[in-house]
Amino acid sequence: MLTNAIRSGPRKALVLLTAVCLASIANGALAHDDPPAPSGGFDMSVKDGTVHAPRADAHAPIGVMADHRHHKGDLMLSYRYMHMWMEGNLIGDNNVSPDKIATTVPNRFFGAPGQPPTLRVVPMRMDMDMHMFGGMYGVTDRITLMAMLPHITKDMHHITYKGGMGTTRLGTFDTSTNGVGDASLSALIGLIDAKTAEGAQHLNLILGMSAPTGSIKEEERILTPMGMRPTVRLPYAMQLGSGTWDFLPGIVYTARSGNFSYGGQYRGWIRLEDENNQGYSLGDLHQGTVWAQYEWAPWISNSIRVAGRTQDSIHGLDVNISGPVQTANPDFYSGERVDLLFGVNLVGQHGAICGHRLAAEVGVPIYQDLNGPQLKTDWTLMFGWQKAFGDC
Ligand SMILES: [Cu+2]
Repeated sequence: MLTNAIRSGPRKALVLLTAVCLASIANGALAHDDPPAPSGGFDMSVKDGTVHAPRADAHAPIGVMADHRHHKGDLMLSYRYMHMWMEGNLIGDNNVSPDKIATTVPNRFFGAPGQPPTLRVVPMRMDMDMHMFGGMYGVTDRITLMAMLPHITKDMHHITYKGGMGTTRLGTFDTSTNGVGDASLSALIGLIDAKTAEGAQHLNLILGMSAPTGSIKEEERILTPMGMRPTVRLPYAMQLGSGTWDFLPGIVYTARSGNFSYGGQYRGWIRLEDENNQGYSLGDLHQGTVWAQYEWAPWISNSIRVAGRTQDSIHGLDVNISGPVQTANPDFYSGERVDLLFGVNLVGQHGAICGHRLAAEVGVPIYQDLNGPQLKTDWTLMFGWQKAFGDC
């Protein structure tokens, strides 16, 4: 089924390569005898065969996933809570009012029965809450597997304008969806683990796959410009998954020198199918980030981070999604965004809390250029808990 749907040659090669890699890693076929990692090679403070408490800065800021590996046989569990708050609309990098959207932006469905010439429903705010459950396991000292399963809640608030023209507001309505998102499995493969005079540096390759476990058929009641309240398939932005198998490549570099650490990561979400079973594929997403951290004491570090992302528009169309609203138009999904984020990592050093990590990171966009009208991001927040059972 998967192979039938993959039409383009290079993408097919990517999925096969990744599937083979993940399958062989999972089978332990690559579990040859690695040379023992240098003491403290993963900054986990293994000294003289005694395992000590980990350093706060041994993990990247909590918003960065797939930043570190584990020793062979070590299991880490994690939970992250993410909140994203969006309010107001942008066309390019300019704010645009709802009245202007409702009177000037063409409705791509105009010409179909009952469709007005311009957009008449305008999203004003959106909240997204995500609970992300994760596990990491060191298959060998060189290869760590990482599994992620998100649970997502989305809420969107809209204004409906009355009839086919003018700026009279008929009312407002909210839609919400919640459920499991797309599950993923990735492998982190150590390319370089080097010990330096004052610390260590690591370069890891990330190869992952995301499965279409999130719903793309969510429905809810809306308010139309004619005052009707039908239940319809919600726009792409409110769905919970991509509907496609996705390739998740990446590369991550981390380094520490004394109490100062830093790193950089690229991750991609490459759609492996031209269309899902509803006739479209989300655009590819590329994310890059760099950060620096300072560890005040072994139990606490603070971080500053810059994260950029570029998102392509949706290819194809779900014929069940239409209407005079920007989110029904597959073109109004692409854009670029750069966030500035501040974080804190805490890790227990003694007793019952030893090895338990708590971390938080808050971000604000410093640049957004959206092919819109599109809702703009106001801020993001992430909390996380992590516990590696090999620590302490
Ligand atoms: Cu981990």
